Amino acid sequence: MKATSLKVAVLMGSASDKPIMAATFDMLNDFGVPFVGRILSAHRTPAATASFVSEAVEAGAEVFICGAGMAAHLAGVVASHTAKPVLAVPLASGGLGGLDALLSSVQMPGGVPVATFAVGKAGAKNAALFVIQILSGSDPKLAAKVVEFRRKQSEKVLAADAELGKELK
Ligand code: RP5
Repeated sequence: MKATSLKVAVLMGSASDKPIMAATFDMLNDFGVPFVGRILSAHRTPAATASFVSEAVEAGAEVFICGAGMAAHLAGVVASHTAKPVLAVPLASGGLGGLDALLSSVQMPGGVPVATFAVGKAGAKNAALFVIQILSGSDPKLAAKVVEFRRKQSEKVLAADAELGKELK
């Protein structure tokens, strides 16, 4: 792992999580925030997960984003190995629509915080955006990109609204 400019470490519990966690990668790429992405499981690769956390911190990771489904312990386990902030993205991969992963992620015991986002794609997107917004506090260029992102986002909704107005005339 390069120790040069790594800011964010993104983990997911399984290759089956990739289609949703791609939203995290896309967002970090769009804002030019350096990250590393790994598939590591709290249950299936516990030792590799623990080793990765130390390696990532040594390489400069300031924050971890963890996407996992079912009994989603990845974020909690990562948080148990580091004092860096850990964000959880619960994923709907079992038969319970993601409620299992949401509760597993959010119900951390006091003293080992995990900030938990929405289930699925919105959470994957927002976890990255949240990190970007925090980093933008000490990076004016990144802050300007966030303002521009919000402007374009609003513009898109207003354009859709105008379109609907025409359709309903
Ligand atoms: C979790 O179990 C993973 O994060 C994934 O969401 C879920 C199912 O994994 P697979 O059986 O598809 O590998 O640990």
